[in-house]
Amino acid sequence: MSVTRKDRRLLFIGAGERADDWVPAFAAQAPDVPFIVYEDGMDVGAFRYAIIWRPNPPVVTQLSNLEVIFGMGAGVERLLGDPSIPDRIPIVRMVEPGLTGGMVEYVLWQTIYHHRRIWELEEAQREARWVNQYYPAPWERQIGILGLGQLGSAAARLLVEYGFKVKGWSRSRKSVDEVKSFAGAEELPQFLEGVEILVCLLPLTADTQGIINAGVFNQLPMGSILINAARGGHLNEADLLQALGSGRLAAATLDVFHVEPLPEGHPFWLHPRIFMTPHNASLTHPATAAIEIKRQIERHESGLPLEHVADRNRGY
Ligand code: NDP
Ligand code: OXD
Repeated sequence: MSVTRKDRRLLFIGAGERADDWVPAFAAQAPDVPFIVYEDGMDVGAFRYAIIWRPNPPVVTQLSNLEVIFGMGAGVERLLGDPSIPDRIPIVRMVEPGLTGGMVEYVLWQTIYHHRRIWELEEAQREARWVNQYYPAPWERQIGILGLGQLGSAAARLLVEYGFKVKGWSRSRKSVDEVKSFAGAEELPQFLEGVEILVCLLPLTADTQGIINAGVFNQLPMGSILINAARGGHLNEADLLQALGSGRLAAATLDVFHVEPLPEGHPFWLHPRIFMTPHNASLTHPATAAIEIKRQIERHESGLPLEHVADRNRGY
């Protein structure tokens, strides 16, 4: 099949994911970017653009004219770890307002849940027990965000607007209004000092694998909270259970797990102080993602650099 510069078809290579909502979203929002769902035996040689959540190596190797891979999500560790994807193909992380908005909403929801210790009220009501509960004002509550990127900085801004004290940790120093920025491994201890609610929004890389562990918990005040909405691989699960047992942590919210779905019988399922969501802290919204992908394809075609391209050396 011949390849033309005008061919904007986007090949969706799924690994069990549904694309039902994506086809109409592209038809409505980006009609000049036809969204084509891969089917077995399809001739894919002419496609210049693909969108992938989980890699499917046999298909990727047939994409001889591929120019760009769009990750269906913000986290692209699986795509970066797939040796069948040639290094020359840029992998664009998903950055779109629906995904950011959903994460900001989740972080605010869970921060308030723990700030107001709503779980304590739920426990008391189940036992028909009146509880005299004290909670500090938001400006007396220190939140710490691991990862001040697209999602972390958006969450930080909303928490500040809400009145919380917020600090953030990233590789490079950031400037987000009223958010104290800490950068690099050497500033992690200063960042952790006094953090009562620790939110993880880091990418999963060789450097961040297992980063939320006993060493981190032991630097937080007694009775702190963990919210992990990034990747299960960031968390040392045994250390979390121990920290909850010792009271170092009062509770944790987890959206992501080492193995998903979380296996039957896993100790997290019935833990009274672990609150779980099924890796849906946020979702990529097909309508807003279609607008973003069209914008990126237009940049690419007019010779402008793509944005949000994952860096293979950094791993995100
Ligand atoms: P970004 O790449 O925009 O931000 C990542 C942040 O982490 C950056 O501030 C970066 O620092 C920082 N960082 C990376 N490595 C280190 C390190 N070794 N030490 C200190 N800081 C580090 O990513 P997004 O905000 O878009 O997404 C973050 C993650 O959220 C995704 O990778 C994904 O895993 C997760 N996610 C989860 C979802 C869910 O539903 N549960 C939904 C969407 C995303 P710097 O800015 O200096 O580069
Ligand atoms: C993502 C996710 O990385 O949904 O976007 O986990």
